[in-house]
Amino acid sequence: MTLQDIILIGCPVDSGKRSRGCLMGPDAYRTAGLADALADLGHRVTDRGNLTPAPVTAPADALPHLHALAETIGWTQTLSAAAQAAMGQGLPIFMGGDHSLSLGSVAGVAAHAHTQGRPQFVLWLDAHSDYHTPHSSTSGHLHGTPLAYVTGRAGFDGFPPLTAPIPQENICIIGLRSVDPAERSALQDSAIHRHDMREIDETGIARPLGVFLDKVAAAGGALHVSLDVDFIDPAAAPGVVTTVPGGATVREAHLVMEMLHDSALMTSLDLVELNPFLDDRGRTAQLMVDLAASALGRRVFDRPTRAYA
Ligand code: B3U
Ligand code: MN
Ligand code: MN
Repeated sequence: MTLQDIILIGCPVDSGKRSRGCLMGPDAYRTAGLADALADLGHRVTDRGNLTPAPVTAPADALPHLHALAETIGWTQTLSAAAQAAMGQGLPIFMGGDHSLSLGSVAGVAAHAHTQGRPQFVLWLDAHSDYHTPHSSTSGHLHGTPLAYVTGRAGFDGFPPLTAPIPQENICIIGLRSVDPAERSALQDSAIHRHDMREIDETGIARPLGVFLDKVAAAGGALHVSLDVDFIDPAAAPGVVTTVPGGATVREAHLVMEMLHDSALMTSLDLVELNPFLDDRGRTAQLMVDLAASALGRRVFDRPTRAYA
């Protein structure tokens, strides 16, 4: 197994929706032992502590329904710079924080890949597609927008301009079961690979993931993985505000992580939407730590590396 320099970056982002609590996420991951779990596998792990958002004022003509726009723009600036810098030093794990942190983390890792002449790919594990623009969002919650931002959709006034928009066909969403009408029509017009829970039920989770990983490998791409707690069924992962029944099982989630490790393709990881205030004796935080450990090599038995498609 390749041992890595893993950089833990605390991102207590709580501005992406009205309900509070994701700001406690980084400390919940620390309490659940994320650093030790990865160090026990042999990795070199550094915890950089928590970031704070750049002070920003919202544009004067900001859309009034957007919640905490200035704070989210500030986080996007901070995180984008931090992500780009960390990519030159190891494999960053962004300990969220709500999913609006990915406006910055994904923009930053893509900017780094661009300087390397390497295509950036994104695996989005989520019940939601997070493909709203600020204009199409009815909730005004910017955690529902990161995939629209990083693919370069219009309407993100006041946000940092993207250096390297991610091509739609380099994105794969798995776990979908809550998609708003505006997102659905935009997705249907896009080349984003999308797999809902019905497809997972019919084919198993290894098939669509394997096809995507083979594509990333063939392109020599960098792979950012964004793991939203609500990808997993709320029965196993209750510590999240947007619970949607019918999610991935614990075993399906681990299989995804194990395949990611076998592929040796993952170059950065977000752990998002954990709300420790809503958790049940820390079990969601612990599950997320265990999933991260699987993605970084925790195994019952070793298996030879193989293609999955
Ligand atoms: N699509 C809805 C709900 C939502 C998106 N992401 C999460 N919830 N976590 C919205 O508000 O944009
Ligand atoms: Mn999400
Ligand atoms: Mn979600």
